[in-house]
Amino acid sequence: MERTIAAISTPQGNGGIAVIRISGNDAIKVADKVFFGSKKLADCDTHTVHYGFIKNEKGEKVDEVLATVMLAPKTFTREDVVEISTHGGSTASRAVLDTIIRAGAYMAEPGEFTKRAFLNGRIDLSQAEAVIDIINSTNELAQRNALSQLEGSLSKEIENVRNELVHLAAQMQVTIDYPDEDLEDITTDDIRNVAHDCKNRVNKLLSTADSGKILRDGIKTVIVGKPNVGKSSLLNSLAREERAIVTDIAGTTRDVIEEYINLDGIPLMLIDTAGIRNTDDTVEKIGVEKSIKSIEKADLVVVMIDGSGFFGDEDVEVLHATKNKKRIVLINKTDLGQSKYVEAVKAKANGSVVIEVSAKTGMGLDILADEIRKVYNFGELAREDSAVITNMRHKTALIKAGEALGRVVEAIDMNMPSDIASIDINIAIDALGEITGETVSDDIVTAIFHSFCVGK
Ligand SMILES: Nc1nc2c(ncn2[C@@H]2O[C@H](COP(=O)(O)OP(=O)(O)OP(=O)(O)O)[C@@H](O)[C@H]2O)c(=O)[nH]1
Ligand SMILES: [Mg+2]
Repeated sequence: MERTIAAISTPQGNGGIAVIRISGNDAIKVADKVFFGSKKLADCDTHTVHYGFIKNEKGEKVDEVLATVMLAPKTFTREDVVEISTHGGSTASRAVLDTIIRAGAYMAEPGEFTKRAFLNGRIDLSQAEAVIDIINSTNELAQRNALSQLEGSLSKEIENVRNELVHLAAQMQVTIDYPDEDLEDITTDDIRNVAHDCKNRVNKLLSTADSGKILRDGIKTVIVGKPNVGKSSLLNSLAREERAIVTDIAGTTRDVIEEYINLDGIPLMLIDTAGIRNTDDTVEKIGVEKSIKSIEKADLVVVMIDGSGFFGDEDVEVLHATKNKKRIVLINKTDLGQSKYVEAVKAKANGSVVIEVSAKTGMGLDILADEIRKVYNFGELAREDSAVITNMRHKTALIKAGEALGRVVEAIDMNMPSDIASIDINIAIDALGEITGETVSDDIVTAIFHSFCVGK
């Protein structure tokens, strides 16, 4: 942990500026070897910015920069940090980084800055994971959730439950170790109550995991229907750009087109597919097969029917192929007049919601958003303070904790000796500790931080 590390913390490519971060005991010393301003950085106050030049060993100017001095402990890593803003583009920042490395800093590993923040106790593991979720977030809702996790919404709830169990385990230990002492005994009822309550709280967190996955990846929504009904038009209309080719020729879309969109705050991974029909065209045929496959993988299927055209066997086939999926049926092109087939479609839709829309004018698309919101209970997700499980690792640990607590309740109900319950309580304590990082193995910590980018 003694090594002072450095890396470019801004993305590759051209931009206005690039930022190089240096962290560690020698951060100021290393920076002062290469930075030349009106005074030494060692003589500057913490959290101040200074103008100057980076110069190499030969005294040649490498770049004109701003250096920000931040002294421990109020820094990202809790170590001394210097951030150097260079000109953008990879050439200037690379040259400055090389100069800093030659002055004695080590190249940071992926995620090493965040790892130090974790190891130095500034954030726990779930908060560190929130940092990467913020970087990777594809939509505002996911970003807000990750930020709330970074601020500790999840850690707090996990810690509260874990502390209760630790306290319970300690009380039970005393009772087991000193059975003859006149200590206030903990009753099996007490143990059962605490275990039962903690199990409920764990399950409540777990119940957010499905929404959490959606928050992270978007609702995988596939638009299917026979050719020319307006599937690509719907994608374009929702994406607010000409993403897919639209023509009046049946069989326009041949491949699967994916677009991430935000529909009134609902994250959708929207998938446009080739119109489903029997065809001899080799390319279109492959497209149709892909359409059918994408139905299987979808969270939600939007079946589209041309309300201005004829509702026939091909439509019924699509309705049949999607009948076991979460589904919304759209009758499109209603700007051309009320469809004759609304009742016929409803009769074949097996109870699915049927909405009359126009991909062209946008009519009815707000109702589509409302229906999706209903199906996925998005009101809950939008609440900022609530912890939502978005991470598989956390989910697995919660399942382990919940099962162990279930066994505690069972053991008591079956009048088994309390040291059996004690084993499972400790399993639950460890599982919860895996989430915050208190009981996680070094290998897992290393693996988590290695999934970060360099410079983070
Ligand atoms: N009037 C009207 N025309 C529409 C509407 N939606 C689509 N169209 C027209 O219908 C035709 C087919 O639209 P597409 O979006 O290409 O249909 P598609 O379902 O993607 O067709 P394929 O890719 O061939 O399966 C185009 O001429 C669109 O302009 C609508 O709501 N109203
Ligand atoms: Mg199309």
